[in-house]
Amino acid sequence: MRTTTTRIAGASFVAAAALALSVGPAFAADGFVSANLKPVAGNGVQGSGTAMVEVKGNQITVTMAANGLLPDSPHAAHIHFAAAARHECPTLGDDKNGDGHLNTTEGGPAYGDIVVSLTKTGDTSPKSGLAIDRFSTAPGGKIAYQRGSINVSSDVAKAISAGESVVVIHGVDYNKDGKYDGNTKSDLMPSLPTEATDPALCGALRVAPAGGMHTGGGMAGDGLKSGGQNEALMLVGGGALLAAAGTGAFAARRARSRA
Ligand SMILES: [Cu+2]
Repeated sequence: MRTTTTRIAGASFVAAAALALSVGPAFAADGFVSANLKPVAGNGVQGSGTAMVEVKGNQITVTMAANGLLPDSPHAAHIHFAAAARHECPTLGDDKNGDGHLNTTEGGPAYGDIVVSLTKTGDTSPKSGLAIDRFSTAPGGKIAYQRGSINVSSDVAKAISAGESVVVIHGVDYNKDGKYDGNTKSDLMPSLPTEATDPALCGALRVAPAGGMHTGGGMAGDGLKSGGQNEALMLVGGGALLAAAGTGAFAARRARSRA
């Protein structure tokens, strides 16, 4: 009798352990990556920013902050990736036509295709890549963006978690006249000037280093108070706390392995 009881208890313990594992970050594609956004070579935007992406299964949460953009004008923003791309931001070596600027197509060998459109509402697929009315217009030249529950394919989720994707914010006012204009047509949509779609800021989404984003005892507040290593979180403010809270499982796991 006792043996049977023990065996049953043992079995339910195993079941409970399996359940505990299944609610943790058990998907192969899960991950957390971040990027420092910098001016795209040749395009003269004096701005910067940060982006963070949390991957859970086939869904991502994106938190992004940027400045130095043309104010009150739509800025298409995407996550780019292609298996054959270099998984980085373009350099002047990618300026195929030698005009000193990089358009979106010229950056392709570096960052690949649009895989996620960082729209504020509605569809986030590549189809919305130029859905100008659903992107931030950068009031004051700044973008503060957060969106969760963005569905991506398994391949895209894996690529992002592996540190192979790149965030690009588009829209450059080359002649500094406060609007998108000029005679050069957009390589993406000929009805728009190239200013409206050329890449402005870019950052490769890399796996957050140990002791970086996930530091501390699992509480985002502790990380902020300790200061120094959470610059990106502080830049984007409250929204980032939500994102950081979602990474508690990682922090707990790290704390456990340290103990
Ligand atoms: Cu893009």
